[in-house]
Amino acid sequence: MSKKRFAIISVLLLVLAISFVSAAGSQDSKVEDKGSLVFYAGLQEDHAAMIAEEFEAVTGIKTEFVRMSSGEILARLKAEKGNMSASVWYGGPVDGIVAADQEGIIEHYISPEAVNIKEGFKEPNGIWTGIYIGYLGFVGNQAILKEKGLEMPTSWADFLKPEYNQEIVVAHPGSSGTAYTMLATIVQMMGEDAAMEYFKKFSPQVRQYTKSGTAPGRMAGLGEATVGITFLHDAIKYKKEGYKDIIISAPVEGTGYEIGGVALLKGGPDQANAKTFIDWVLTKDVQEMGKTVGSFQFLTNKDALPPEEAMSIKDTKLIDYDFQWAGENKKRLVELFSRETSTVAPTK
Ligand code: S7P
Repeated sequence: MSKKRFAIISVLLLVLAISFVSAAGSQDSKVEDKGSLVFYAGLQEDHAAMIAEEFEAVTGIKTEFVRMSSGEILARLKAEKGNMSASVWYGGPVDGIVAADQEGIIEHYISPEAVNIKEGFKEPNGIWTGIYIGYLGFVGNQAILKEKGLEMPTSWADFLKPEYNQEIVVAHPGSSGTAYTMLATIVQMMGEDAAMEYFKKFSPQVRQYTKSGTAPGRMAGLGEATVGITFLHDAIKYKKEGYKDIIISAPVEGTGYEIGGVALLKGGPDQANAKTFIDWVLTKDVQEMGKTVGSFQFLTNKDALPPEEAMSIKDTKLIDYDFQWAGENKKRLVELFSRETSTVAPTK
């Protein structure tokens, strides 16, 4: 081959290589250009992390989350109103979302996927859509109960007995969605005045108010608490993780429950990505992913199978919990509880 011909072929090959690299580069930038999403998570950290990772893998949308207790999310959203850094509230009892709606923070959104959510587990105007259902109950450490000669409590009334003095761990309703479910449950069961009388007697029995509603279960498992109040699925999770002394019960008088929900935040960035996220988390397959990280709530999608681990509590006696009322009265009832019991929500 002549030198001239060799030089021409080399130049052509170089041009080809450059256009190949730049075409690949522009394809890459197309793949990367899916935008981002930030959500505030009110459910367990491991569940939120799994969902963020899966959503990013499926859609290419860069996804981040911050895990907070419900009261913290509400406080953060109020502070960020008009300058939101997240676009979705994902998980946690919907009472908190209703309370946020009262503050004008929620963008009403009816997902096309909501048709597959069972009746009663979605707010008709799109304030929230339910993703799971959890029952409130009691958790204890059977070794410590035995050592102290105590029975596992089986009623709300039991907690007022002298033998449980300073044996109870529960979250504070000012920070925790779980504990607010407890407060709103007792008010709905007893009426407001009797409920406050109950909490005035209950509070001195409490050894520690925690920030999050999941802490009492873990503390019972570790032997740091004798008995506590929590969502039963969280106690089941910890028992399955190896805290063998965990024992659970449900109050004979009946108990409250949560609908864990998802909602669109008004004025948050990436609204289209946020809607894609909401549509996705309502699907059967995504709801069923929860159990892979030990989330054993009942599910709201009509085609989703509840986890086997939830079956032992399926006959729990539930009250007719009013989520709209509970959300609308959250601020007032938390203030009343804090005043009547002279307690404040812990910040750590
Ligand atoms: O993800 C488990 C779960 O129990 O966590 C939430 C629970 O209320 C904990 O949040 P708080 O710290 O606000 O109490 C529930 O929504 C959920 O089922």
